[in-house]
Amino acid sequence: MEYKVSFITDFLRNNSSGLYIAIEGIDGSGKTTQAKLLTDFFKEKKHPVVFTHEPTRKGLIGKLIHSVLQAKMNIPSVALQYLFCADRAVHQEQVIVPSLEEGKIVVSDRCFWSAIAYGIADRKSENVANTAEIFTVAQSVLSMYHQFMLPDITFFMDIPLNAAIHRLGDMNKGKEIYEKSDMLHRIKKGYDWMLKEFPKEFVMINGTKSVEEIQIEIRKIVGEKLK
Ligand code: DGP
Repeated sequence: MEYKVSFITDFLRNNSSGLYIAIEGIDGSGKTTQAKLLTDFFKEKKHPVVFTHEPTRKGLIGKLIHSVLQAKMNIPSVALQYLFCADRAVHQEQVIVPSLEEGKIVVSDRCFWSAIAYGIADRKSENVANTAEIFTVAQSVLSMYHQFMLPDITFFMDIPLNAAIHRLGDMNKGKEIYEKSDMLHRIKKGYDWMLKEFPKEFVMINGTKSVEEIQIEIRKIVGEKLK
């Protein structure tokens, strides 16, 4: 028997004096490099800044997630989604919100948007391109993130799949469960759907440009926001 359930997800906006910046993208898109460079920039300027990362990989929940990502432990994907959400809830309450309230800049390598893209990819059905199915998965993931805070700016590192796969190979990565070519194809589809549905929430960055060029672009956009 099927039941139709619909709901509205409410996100919180940051009303404090701090600035919440997130960088999103598929594995190998260069987000960590850019997030760290942006953090260094603010440190040099002596502007209070916190670099952080989701999943946290810290504490009991973070460590559990890490074990699953490294395929040392296998749990159903829905259970993994709840772990990610629990990790983010603690992270938001203990790191993000207090830092923003202290007027700091928070630079986060990923935020809850990853949950939608990776949640869609986790759906084992071959039908991952089916819009109705994607919508159902996205809704169920979004329902978990009700009342979470949206970043003030979310940069999306846009790079072709082949470039990401190539980079992961160069970095000698590809050991985690999502860093496999077939998975990355599905994750990309998840992000594509999300970018189409929530276009106002993302600042698109051409991730094929040089590290320096991208960083200049990101700093310029953040600088405008800080004015
Ligand atoms: P990173 O340290 O940026 O490589 O992120 C860890 C991995 O976890 C990466 O492959 C993306 C994935 N990930 C991040 N957030 C979520 C989530 O909420 N759900 C799922 N299923 N995967 C996620």
